[in-house]
Amino acid sequence: MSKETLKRAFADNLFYLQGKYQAWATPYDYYMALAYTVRDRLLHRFIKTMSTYFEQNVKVVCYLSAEFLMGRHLANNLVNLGIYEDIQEVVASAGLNLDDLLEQEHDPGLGNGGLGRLAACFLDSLATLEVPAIGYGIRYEFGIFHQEIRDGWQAEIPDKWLRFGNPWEIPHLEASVQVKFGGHTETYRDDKGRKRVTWVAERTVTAIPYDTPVPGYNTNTVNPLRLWRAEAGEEQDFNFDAFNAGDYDGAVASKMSSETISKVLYPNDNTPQGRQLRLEQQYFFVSASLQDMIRNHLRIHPSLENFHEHFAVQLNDTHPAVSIAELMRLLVDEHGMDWDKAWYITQKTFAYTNHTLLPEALEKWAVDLFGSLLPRHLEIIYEINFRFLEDIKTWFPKQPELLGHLSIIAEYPEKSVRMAHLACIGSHAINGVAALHTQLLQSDTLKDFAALWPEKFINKTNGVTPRRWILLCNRRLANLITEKIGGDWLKDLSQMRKLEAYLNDQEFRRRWREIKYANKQDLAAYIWKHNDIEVDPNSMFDVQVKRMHEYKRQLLDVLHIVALYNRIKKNPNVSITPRTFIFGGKAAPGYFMAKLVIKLINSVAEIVNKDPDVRGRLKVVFLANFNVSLGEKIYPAADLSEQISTAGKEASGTGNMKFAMNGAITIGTLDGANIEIREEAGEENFFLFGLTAEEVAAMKAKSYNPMYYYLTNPDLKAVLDRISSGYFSHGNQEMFKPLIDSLLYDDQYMLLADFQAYVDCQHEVGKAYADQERWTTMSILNSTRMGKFSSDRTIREYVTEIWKAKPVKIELEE
Ligand code: DL6
Repeated sequence: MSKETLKRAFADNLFYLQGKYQAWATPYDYYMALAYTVRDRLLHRFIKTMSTYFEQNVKVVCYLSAEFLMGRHLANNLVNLGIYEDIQEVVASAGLNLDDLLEQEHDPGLGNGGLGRLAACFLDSLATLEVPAIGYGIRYEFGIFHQEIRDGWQAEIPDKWLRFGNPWEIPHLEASVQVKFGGHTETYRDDKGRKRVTWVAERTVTAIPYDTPVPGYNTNTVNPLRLWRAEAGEEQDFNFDAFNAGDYDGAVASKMSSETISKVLYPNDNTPQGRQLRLEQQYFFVSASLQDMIRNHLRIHPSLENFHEHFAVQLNDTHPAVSIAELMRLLVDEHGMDWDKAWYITQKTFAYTNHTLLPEALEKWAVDLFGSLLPRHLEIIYEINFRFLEDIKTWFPKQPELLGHLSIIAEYPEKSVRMAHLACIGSHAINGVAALHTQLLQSDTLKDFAALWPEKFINKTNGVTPRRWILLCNRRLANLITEKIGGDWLKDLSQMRKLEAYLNDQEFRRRWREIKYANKQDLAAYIWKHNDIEVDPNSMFDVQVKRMHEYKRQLLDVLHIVALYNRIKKNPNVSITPRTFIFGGKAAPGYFMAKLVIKLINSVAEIVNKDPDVRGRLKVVFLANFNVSLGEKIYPAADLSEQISTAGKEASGTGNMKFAMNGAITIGTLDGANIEIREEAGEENFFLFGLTAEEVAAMKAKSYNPMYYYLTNPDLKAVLDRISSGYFSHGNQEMFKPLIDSLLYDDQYMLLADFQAYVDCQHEVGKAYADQERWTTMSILNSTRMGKFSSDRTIREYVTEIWKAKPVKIELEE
């Protein structure tokens, strides 16, 4: 790890791995040489970590997730290994700039948004807390699409993230496993005369693991993220008969179809797609991961009877829930275990995290599709369901309606497998991701299960890693914090409270403001470069970045912009706190309304930004391709964090935490983790508006009439009329009609009901920003009081209350 050795390794890697002299090397060559230099330093720890787990026969947490949104690796690894500054010098001595090299790394987009990024934060915390853990998922060849904005519309470009190689992964062909699909089942009697079932599959796919080392911060622990790639089984590799008959497509058709399984991430967030390929993906990674665990277990233990004592498996939403049936199949069919024992082990092994309350986002699979792809699993699910419903009949003989409510199989509108029900029945713990969310799961979405097993339900409010989300992305702020209170806050974020001793220190306050200003200047330069829009870092940076979804209400933000614009048009001299509205986020490609909101934002930007009456007081910017690395530029530069979802709809949110940690103040509803952020920051340091979840439900129950607000609120009417008039669409009155109509005639997410409260609250925000002393105090306190939202706290809770795993020290010999 000495600077000299690092320098030498960097030069050697450029020559031996990239095959370049300095004179010919591109920035990407340098990035690769540096990445290999760092990876080599991780490997020693990685191998030692694995062998320690094996030798000490520890309990391992397996985090099963269809998505891991890791973000770029290089900077994170430098930070966690504690060699960032040294590498900066090494790179500088070669006449290069580290930031330029870091920008070369492709941001691997193997996730959609919050759920995948949470998984990545959890892996960072698990390694930092020295907990033995493996992340299991899919190595998608194409991650989430790259978003471009063309004529204001979203365009989707395939994300070929592996094209130039991936220095962070290590393939392990020798550890491949076979995953079966299709076919039928047969029964037979085993040597003890017991009835057994065997699955005669139609095809087999090979799952090949690729390991990415995940280092903890300031520890020797390096845990694996194991992602599976699908390869055709040998029998499908090449069809010689088809080839000889001149059918060249047919010769590789089966191979192509098997390998499609790990080709592409479904670009949906909170809207599952009931496609066969999606179920294939889910089963593929789940089966491979469980087989991997069983293989490892049997290396040390004579049987699987204590499997649950050595593996805690967390289901990240229902995407991996088929693993409940798969573990039963592996234990009963493949390892000859009795059903009851297998069921005991299964329930003790799994725990389930729910990440959404939106009814349309709860996964269901048509029984026919499920049965044709996984015939044995469907039988197992029926058996689980039968036994479970028999119990229910015995326990609640007078409540026959419970059977329909609780059954894994839904009968209407089509016969389907309810994955959340399977997950609840097969797990020993069920958690929501913020206090309100868990409450609503218990009182609404999963209420029958909560009544049945109250002890299974437990809240685990989300968190984010302060290593990436402060230290790495906001080095200016991190340096100031460490200068004042030392570096322990990086492992114990509650220590940030100590900074409050400087709250009234003028010098500290000045530096706080200077840091925010410098971050805003950097973002302004990015906006200038990418959007050709000049923004003033003295204006308030009012930011909403997240996936585009109607429940998140980006449209409400736009209505506010138009309301301000209307005020200016009515009286060009009106006093308005200058604001730069910054948006970013991807819409699912098939989600028309979300894409139309992107178009509206860009259309409003086009008019407002160039209107001389506005005199630069309002600027609107849509930043294309919001992803982890763009987030790293945005969060530190934000003044105002928009968290304005309809109360009761956002499970938690994690962007809200990243903003607040970096000193942005939230304007938000009482939704998801906003409630806890407000509790921690203090009411006076949070801009609250809008209906509560209870009020939303009550209003819906009474039949909500959005037209009433339009007819009785002249400002709102003027806003909607201006959009309808074609003012932002070159006279085209049709373009935004679907948005306006949905507001006036349906307004599922109650934007109109919350409009005035939002505008009034924004007025207060404007006044507060104009008072820079007040704003500075609020900003400091938001940042210092976010200790609760470190993912270290969340992971500690999972470890002690759900997984019952123990940290293990990794000792490196000198
Ligand atoms: O728990 C992580 C994240 C929450 O912060 C968001 O509030 C929630 O919307 C998101 N849920 C999903 C569920 N989607 N699917 N599939 O992404 O989880």
